[in-house]
Amino acid sequence: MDWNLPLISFIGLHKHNRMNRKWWKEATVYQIYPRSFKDSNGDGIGDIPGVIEKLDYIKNLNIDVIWLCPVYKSPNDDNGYDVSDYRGILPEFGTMEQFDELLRGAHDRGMRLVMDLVANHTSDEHQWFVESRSSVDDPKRDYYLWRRGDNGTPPNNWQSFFGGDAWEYDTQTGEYYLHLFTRKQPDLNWDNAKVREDIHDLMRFWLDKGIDGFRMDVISLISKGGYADSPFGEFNETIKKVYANGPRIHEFLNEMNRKVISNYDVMTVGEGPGIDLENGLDYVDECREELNMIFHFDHMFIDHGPEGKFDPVPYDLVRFKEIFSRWDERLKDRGWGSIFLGNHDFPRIVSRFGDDAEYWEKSAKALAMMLHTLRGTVYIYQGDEIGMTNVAFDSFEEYDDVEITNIVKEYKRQGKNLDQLLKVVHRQGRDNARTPMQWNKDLNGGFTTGSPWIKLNPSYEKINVADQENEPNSILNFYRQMISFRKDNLTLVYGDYECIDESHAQVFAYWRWDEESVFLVLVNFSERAHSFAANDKFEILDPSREMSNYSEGHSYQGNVFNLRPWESTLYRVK
Ligand code: TEU
Ligand code: CA
Repeated sequence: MDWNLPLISFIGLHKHNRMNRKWWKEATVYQIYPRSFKDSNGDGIGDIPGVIEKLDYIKNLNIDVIWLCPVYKSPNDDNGYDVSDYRGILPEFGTMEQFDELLRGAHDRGMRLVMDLVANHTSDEHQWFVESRSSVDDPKRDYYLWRRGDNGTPPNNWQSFFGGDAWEYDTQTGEYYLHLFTRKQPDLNWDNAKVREDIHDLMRFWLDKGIDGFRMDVISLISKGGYADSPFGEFNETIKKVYANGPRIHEFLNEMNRKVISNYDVMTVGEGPGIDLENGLDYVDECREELNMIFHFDHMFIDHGPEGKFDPVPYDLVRFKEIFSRWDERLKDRGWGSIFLGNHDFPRIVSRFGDDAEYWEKSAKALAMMLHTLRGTVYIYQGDEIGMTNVAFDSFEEYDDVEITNIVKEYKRQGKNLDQLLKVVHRQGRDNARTPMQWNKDLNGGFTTGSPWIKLNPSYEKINVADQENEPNSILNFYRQMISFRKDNLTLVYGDYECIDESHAQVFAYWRWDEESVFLVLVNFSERAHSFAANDKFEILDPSREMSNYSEGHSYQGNVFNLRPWESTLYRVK
């Protein structure tokens, strides 16, 4: 069979994809963790006026959508993922007027703004919980999940995501409440129709202000099944089969879509532990009218050993490639994907999937190319666009994250090796992603004039926005170019995807094509040079090099490409 181009262009399927064009499919989303983005008033805490100050920076990065992590009122047990008032702004972040100004500022610049909806749980300081806990027959009792214990022990063996029992005994009424995260994050009872109506109302409150959608925190967990003991030893298996994907999850999401979301032109992306290839399409199949996109964790848990994230193992590129390929295949023509490599819960992408030493710049650009050339909406986490790296604080006292604090307590309780744990925290801890944004090499990296809520990564003298603004070949400028290249070439958004030589353990290479163009993307995930042979799916005659992290010295012969360390190059073949 002759795989020449005119033949390919007759396949109607590719046209079909373009018919489903949506702004959010073509978008590059920029995630802001406000506490660490920019402090405007010197109290050491990033805030909304700080984000407003940086809107032009974000616009100049060619971003379409900002996803703002929680800014609601919260006692900050889990940095805002414990909301005590969904309609109020945390005073240290600013006021509602300032939020409105931010929203206007984004819209005026042609950008959209998406908020975090944290509705699996509230803070224990939320009025609903304060009332619920007050007595067994309070009208709000059934807003949360209260159970009698079993002779002084919790109702079942469920464990919190942050370690320890997922049940907390409350002396006031002698019952336990469920909290899948910290004890200050009680889980809501979504089986109660009043809870769902209240959540719908608060969503309307924000949507009516004009926000452009929601990222929904742990949305896969909102429907709880029975309360039997989990029979599984392995935590991830328990998540998938016991905590997540409960019996009414799809009913709840469809209801939310019909009653709320479908009345607005907005995007939704559900975050989902326990979502995998088997059940992922159920959340995003366009005909089911639930969510637009999900964040699954298949690639994010890729280096977790038997004991989870604090038991890391080296990751395998073949497996990594497989995950992206299988998901593309599964969602193709039916649902839409999210392409991301990090966020506020994971280590820095260049330290984790790239090389933060010798090939720092090359590998950060290689990851940028991968992000912008796979099929799906692209999500960039603040700081990754300048190649921010993991941090290694000397002692646990310098860390803030409740997940780290809890694991330290657990290690102490079990008498385990804390020096070893500190090394693992350097590699896996969530605070790697939460040190302040590095704007320049001035005091505190230009993040604050005061004393920052968490120390900066000392790398700010070398890695910062100001330097990279002035350097045409910087990682920052590479991101800018990559984002706009994708926008100008919708083949990279909607076109088909096929991995080349999936079993190659160092190079991630693929075709992207439709009737308009054919692209070949080659990313060398190693510090060694490789000769990589592309297959003959498309004829490579005189490919034009469109983007690369090496400016010169490219060489190929026929379909064999000589790739240098961490080289990533995008060729237009047609
Ligand atoms: O994260 C959900 C989640 O699955 C995390 O527990 C993730 O597995 C973990 O952070 C990896 O170490 C969301 C938020 O993104 C996170 O910041 C919150 O702490 C959590 O929900 C609870 O709201
Ligand atoms: Ca501040």
